[in-house]
Amino acid sequence: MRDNSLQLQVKGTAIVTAPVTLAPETLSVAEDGGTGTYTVVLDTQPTDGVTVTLTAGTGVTVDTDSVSTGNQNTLMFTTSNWNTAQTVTVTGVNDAVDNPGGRSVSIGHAASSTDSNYVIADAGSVTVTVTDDEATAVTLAGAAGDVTEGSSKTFTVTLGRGLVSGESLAVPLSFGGTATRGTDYTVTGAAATGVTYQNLDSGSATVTFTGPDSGATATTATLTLSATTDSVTESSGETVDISLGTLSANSGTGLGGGASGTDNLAEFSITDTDGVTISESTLPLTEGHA
Ligand SMILES: [Ca+2]
Ligand SMILES: [Ca+2]
Ligand SMILES: [Ca+2]
Repeated sequence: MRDNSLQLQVKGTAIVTAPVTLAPETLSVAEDGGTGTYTVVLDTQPTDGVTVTLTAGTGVTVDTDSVSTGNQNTLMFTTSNWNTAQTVTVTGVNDAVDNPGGRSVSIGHAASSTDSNYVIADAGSVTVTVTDDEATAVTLAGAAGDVTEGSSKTFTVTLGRGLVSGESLAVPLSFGGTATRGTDYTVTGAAATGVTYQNLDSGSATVTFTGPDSGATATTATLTLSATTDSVTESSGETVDISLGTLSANSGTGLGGGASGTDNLAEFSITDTDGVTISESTLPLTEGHA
């Protein structure tokens, strides 16, 4: 608890303080109408009534009077009830933005009175974290077309925004199709800020985005699928179908609304370089002309 004091020098003698105490000074509310409360009280008896006026930033509403309909933004203290704490209700205001780390909103307080000790433009502030409820978008994409044995194909996992400190998201990848991961093809991930890769060649593959202590993580992870050259003729062809695993409102850490996925990567084939093997039946040789 901070003592939001205004110190006044009175005729060169005593120092008089006129504090307004706000408690707590930090709150967290959900953006879709979540509520929280704090209290306001004077620490010294005023010589006349004191009005404390609240100014809330965008993202919350405040109400100083739960009895009266609608939102009020002033508190009245008298010479007799000055030391009785009064309650302010804070309500989160919804938006449609995927806010990194939620929103930080300040509620300012100013005091006015005929008592000069309570003429205070800045009598302290309460900082409110408005937690987010929008899903962070995840998109899987890659160029269309097949890949030939011995060559590669890139695909990307992209977030709708960079994650910030305190946020992380493990994006699960699912590998289907007739080709065998780790044998018919291998997968690698390119280095990017805050991006790590797990189990790309076997097991449960994930791309994990982690918000760094400062700044934001990279929004795109680039992966490369390399088709293995083998001497086996896969007459039936090999297919690869990469898709996003399950993402939900509970995905990730610190993301508020979790994550949701869009899969724009179509199934493709690994083209067999051994498929050009010439077999007797395909050569219409005519005797006598060889
Ligand atoms: Ca009210
Ligand atoms: Ca929202
Ligand atoms: Ca939001």
